[in-house]
Amino acid sequence: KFKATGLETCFHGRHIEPQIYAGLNGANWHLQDYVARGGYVALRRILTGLLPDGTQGEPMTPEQLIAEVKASGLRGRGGAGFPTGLKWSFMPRALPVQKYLVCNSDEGEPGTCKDRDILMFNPHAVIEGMAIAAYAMGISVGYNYIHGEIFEVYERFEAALEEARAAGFLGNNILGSSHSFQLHAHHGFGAYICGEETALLESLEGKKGQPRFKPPFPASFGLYGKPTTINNTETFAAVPWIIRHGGEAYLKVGKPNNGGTKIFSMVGDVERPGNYEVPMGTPFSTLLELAGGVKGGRKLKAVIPGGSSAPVLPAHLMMACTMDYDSIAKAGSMLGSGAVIVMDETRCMVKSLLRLSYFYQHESCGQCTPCREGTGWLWRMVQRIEHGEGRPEDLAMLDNVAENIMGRTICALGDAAAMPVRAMLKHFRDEFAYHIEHKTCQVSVPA
Ligand code: L3W
Ligand code: SF4
Repeated sequence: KFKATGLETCFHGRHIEPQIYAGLNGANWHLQDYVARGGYVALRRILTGLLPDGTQGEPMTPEQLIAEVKASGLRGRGGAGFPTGLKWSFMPRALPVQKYLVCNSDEGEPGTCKDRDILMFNPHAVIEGMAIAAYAMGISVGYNYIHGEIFEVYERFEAALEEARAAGFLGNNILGSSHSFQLHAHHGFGAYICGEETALLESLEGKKGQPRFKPPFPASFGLYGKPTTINNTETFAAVPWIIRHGGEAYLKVGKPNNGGTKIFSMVGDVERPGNYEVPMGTPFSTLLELAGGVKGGRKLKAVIPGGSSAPVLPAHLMMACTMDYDSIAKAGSMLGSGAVIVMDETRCMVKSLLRLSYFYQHESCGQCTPCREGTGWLWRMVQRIEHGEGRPEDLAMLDNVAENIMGRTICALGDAAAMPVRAMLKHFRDEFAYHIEHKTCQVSVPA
């Protein structure tokens, strides 16, 4: 239906690997390989007190564990960047009710392809991270909700779960301790909205995946109405390293308030698309270089730095950024889920926005009028402009509709649909105006 815009490209390669990707070769995902890389040392250490050098220490208390995660500066890798240690501290640990731990592997943000790689190549890092989190929050049951369109990833995670159960890293009385944790994989059905945490919970309960109004947050009213902690796959995968090396060491890898490494999915017009794990605070120019630079040696035009929901940034602003939450926010966008969509000088911004606005109107769950109707209006207006039928008043109307969606919906999808429109018009208004006036494109788009 659409010509390639670069937005839909998503290949899987791996480079620079300080933590989550360390030592992976694609075939060494099994338990024995993970253990050889230092896997499950952290879980053993917190539950039994056995230190990595073989000496016997004290088991860690849940409070110590949460303090370590807080000290690491780890922030949620799913998009919002919420401090993980703080989120864990919301869980009413002592409350004598069933509590749940959920991993959000419903990776659906256009451009993002990191969580599926982690689950394929390092599934035990996620399992260990979840077992540690469950201990920290006094949780006995967990689910990993895996995106519906990636069946091989679900199968891989199931296989890893079997290995972990057989080795006593999951189940009752893990490693002889009093900590029991049952972890299950759940295969979703591929809807983008099920990546929104409350829609995910609804879906997990067997209902239609539609977001709930927040508050109450899942921390108090989550799965089956019980206290629930939800973290992204990459967030859990970072936890074993933090416990093995200490929160402070993790923080130092990155920069203040932006601890550790982050996996960036470099997609679009780059020579070597793929996932790159680099320390937080790495200059964007370095990341671009790792991905082989702009395809064909062409000029960089713009970048969407955090998955399609993040506002686009023109090249000059992006080149001044470092890859961390604060720097990208200062430039007017968000680090989001870490998909870096690179667009070269031949990309038409009208066509790119058309692709994006089609996606959001298609994925809207339809509960809120501003989102259900507004995303359709946005799409139809951009379509008109792209097809040479734009009217001079369309730009103001696009702005107006986007503004009226923002902040008026149940979940972030409404904002996510509106933000790219506003950012495109802010930075590339001339291109849209040219389309309307001349009924054709200003830039040459390859077939
Ligand atoms: C208890 C409070 N908990 C906040 C929790 C909340 C959630 C987390 C962040 O959207 C973003 C979105 C997409 N008491 C709390 C509290 N929490 N206040 O903290 O919450 P929030 O509402 O800021 O964000 P969110 O609704 O989780 C996530 C963006 O991510 N996104 C899409 C991501 C796509 C993927 C993917 O494909 N893998 O992750 C891209 O940018 O737009 O802004 O847990 O419960 N007072
Ligand atoms: Fe559904 Fe859109 Fe409302 Fe989110 S903002 S609940 S996707 S209609």
